[in-house]
Amino acid sequence: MGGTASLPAVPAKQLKTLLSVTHFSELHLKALHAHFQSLADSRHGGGGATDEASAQPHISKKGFLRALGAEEGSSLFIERVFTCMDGNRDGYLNFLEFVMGLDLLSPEATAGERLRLLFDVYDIDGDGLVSKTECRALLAAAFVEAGVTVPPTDLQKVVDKTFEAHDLDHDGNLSFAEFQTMADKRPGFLRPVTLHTKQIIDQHLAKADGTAAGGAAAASS
Ligand SMILES: [Ca+2]
Ligand SMILES: [Ca+2]
Ligand SMILES: [Ca+2]
Repeated sequence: MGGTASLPAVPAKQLKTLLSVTHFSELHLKALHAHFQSLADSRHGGGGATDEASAQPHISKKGFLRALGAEEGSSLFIERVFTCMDGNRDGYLNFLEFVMGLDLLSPEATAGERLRLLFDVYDIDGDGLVSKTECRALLAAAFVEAGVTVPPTDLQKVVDKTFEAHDLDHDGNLSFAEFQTMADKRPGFLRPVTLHTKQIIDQHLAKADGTAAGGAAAASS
């Protein structure tokens, strides 16, 4: 019953690229596109820019945080994920950046891919190393998100212990290799980097299905 009409079309060229570089199927990409459209804001920075590129839908950091149930300034982790997803660093996610990012956050991403993303999230200044300060900032954010209160002195102890155990060359930083060794010894370390992309996709597929099938009890009872 060819009814994909209810979903906005993904530009053919983007679809082709994304099919080859992500783990998503065409159906998944269409559902993600619908989700993207629902989060997107076509006003680019509110500066009234009207050129073609600016008119493309984009997700602002605020919109991204809102979609994940966070507020600006409340989640360093989510803000860092946003920054790592924002490939061209313009402060917005276009559809390509959005999908490539979600791909790395999906359960289908390999452990290596997720580890790379997590390392980039931790490496706030982007110098290719995770310093104690960066580690402490992200751990603090992780505890806050988990609803756990950890006094600063205890937090420092956790950081010091982590570095004692994993800063193998004692340069005061974790290199990617050292970071990897740490993750290998701590199963579950990558858990925070998995988003329920499948849930997002399923929601949109269900919605699309409901509209296409013309009825199907769908909506909230
Ligand atoms: Ca961007
Ligand atoms: Ca760094
Ligand atoms: Ca080191």
